[in-house]
Amino acid sequence: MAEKQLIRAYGDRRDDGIIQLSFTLPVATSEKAKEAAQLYCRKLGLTDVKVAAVERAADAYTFFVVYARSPVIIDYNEIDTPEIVIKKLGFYELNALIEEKLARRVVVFGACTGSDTHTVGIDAILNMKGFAGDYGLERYPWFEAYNLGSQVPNAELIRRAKEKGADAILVSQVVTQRDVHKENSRQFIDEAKKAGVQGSMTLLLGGPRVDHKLALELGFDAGFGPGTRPSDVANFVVHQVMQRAGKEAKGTHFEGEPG
Ligand code: B12
Repeated sequence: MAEKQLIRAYGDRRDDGIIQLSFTLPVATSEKAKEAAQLYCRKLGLTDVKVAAVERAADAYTFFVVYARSPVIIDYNEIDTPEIVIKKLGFYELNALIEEKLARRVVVFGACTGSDTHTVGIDAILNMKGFAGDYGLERYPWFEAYNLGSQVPNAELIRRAKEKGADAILVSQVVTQRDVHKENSRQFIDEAKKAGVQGSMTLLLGGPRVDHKLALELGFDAGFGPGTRPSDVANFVVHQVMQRAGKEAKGTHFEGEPG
């Protein structure tokens, strides 16, 4: 049995339990609203509640930022999460690998699907300029990347990807209200099954509230969350394609990959 690693939030001093949280209450901005925010936090079990910011969000909505102390302590060693850890190659190395091993361009299709209008995340992964100094997949000479934009019906994305014999489909989901991202992702997987592409194409889900575990549960091959770099996705897709093409042993484990 692994030794416990007990951790608490760290604000000013180690283990002080101080956290910052933001939320919106459906009431007009007022002193009473501020009091309501404090009460709400106390009911969450927080103490030393300090409301740092109060802003009107709309006519009858107020947005708060609060600092407070949480009594929660967790054992870090109890957590068991699958992670995508692959042997990461740089831009030039990865292009060279595709050229040498596959000798054809890797085709990917991406979109923000369903009713979601947020394009910035999928653009960060696919567009030339990329994200955080990391080139997007359009920039890779050995990738052929199609970005269909936002509010694309799942069936349409799958149809277009299938027409081009794509290697991977990238689905972005940003809005999570009432778990719409899960509902839409399930619908995507249903469509993928109907179209017969699940298992033959790499299906990736990404977004600020997406993690690998959730994506696997929903039926995707991998999930990518906040801070994902295009090169993380490029590496993952290339290894998947190589394994499907029999150029790399199936289930090859990469440096640091969880067993
Ligand atoms: C910009 C923005 C908008 C713009 C979008 C413009 C555009 N062209 O995209 C506009 C103004 C249109 C907009 C509209 C709305 N928005 Co908005 N928006 C934002 C905002 C400020 C930034 C989002 C963003 O661009 N992030 C930057 C990108 C780079 O980050 P990312 O998406 O996480 O992407 C990274 C990773 O997640 C990952 N990734 C993402 N997708 C994928 C896909 C794959 C396959 C992979 C591998 C990786 C990957 O890689 C990216 C790079 O690392 C956020 C608040 C915030 N600060 O995050 C709210 C936010 C996302 N919006 C929100 C809401 C509610 C809305 C609206 C519903 C508001 C309304 N009532 O009308 C509408 C949406 C309507 C709709 N039908 O979708 C909420 C969502 C709340 C929730 N949890 O559901 C947020 C969080 C704001 C808030 N705090 O309330 N929005």
